[in-house]
Amino acid sequence: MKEVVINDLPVTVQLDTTTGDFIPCAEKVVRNVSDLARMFSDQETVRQIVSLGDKLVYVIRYYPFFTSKSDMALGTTAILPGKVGDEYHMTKGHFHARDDQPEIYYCVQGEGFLQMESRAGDYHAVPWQAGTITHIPPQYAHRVINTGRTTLVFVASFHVAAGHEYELIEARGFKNIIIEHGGKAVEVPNPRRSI
Ligand code: PAN
Ligand code: ZN
Repeated sequence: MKEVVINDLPVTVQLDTTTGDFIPCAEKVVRNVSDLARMFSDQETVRQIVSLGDKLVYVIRYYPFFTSKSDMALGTTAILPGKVGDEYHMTKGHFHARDDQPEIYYCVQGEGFLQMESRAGDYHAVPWQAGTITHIPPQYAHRVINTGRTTLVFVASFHVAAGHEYELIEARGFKNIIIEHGGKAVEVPNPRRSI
């Protein structure tokens, strides 16, 4: 995140639910296939896409509302439709570094799934569409998958102090993966977890 600007006054932004863009926005981050390379199961297709110049998967926009007493942040994520091999476009997925930090996700466009998995292995894949809101408890890793034909846009609310921990997900992923099979989105066991 950029330099911290403290502002104790109310802040309002205006969201475009079709793109995830909001004004004003403090920071924009893009993630390409190369940034998610280890997350996708089809490593040969990942190498091909990257060697042909890479491909955009999603755009994140942040606004950390730092006051002198709080650090609530707004984030929006716009996941483009598409696949890497048979696996749909998705976010990297992470745990929060702090063990007492939940998050709220609110889908405003598109369709897909929110995967959540606790450190103890409690796993959920919640079907998502515009209007679905999910509370992610502390210590549940979270990832969103876009299985639709349009851009999936969701709004996130979290504390900056929560922190992001990607290592475990990068190393082994979630319990299942979500792939296209026979024109449909299906959940199948993650091959990396059955080794
Ligand atoms: C979100 C995510 C955002 C991108 O703001 O950071 O959707 O996903 P990855 O961080 O997994 O690439 C959030 O969950 N913040 O805590
Ligand atoms: Zn999070």
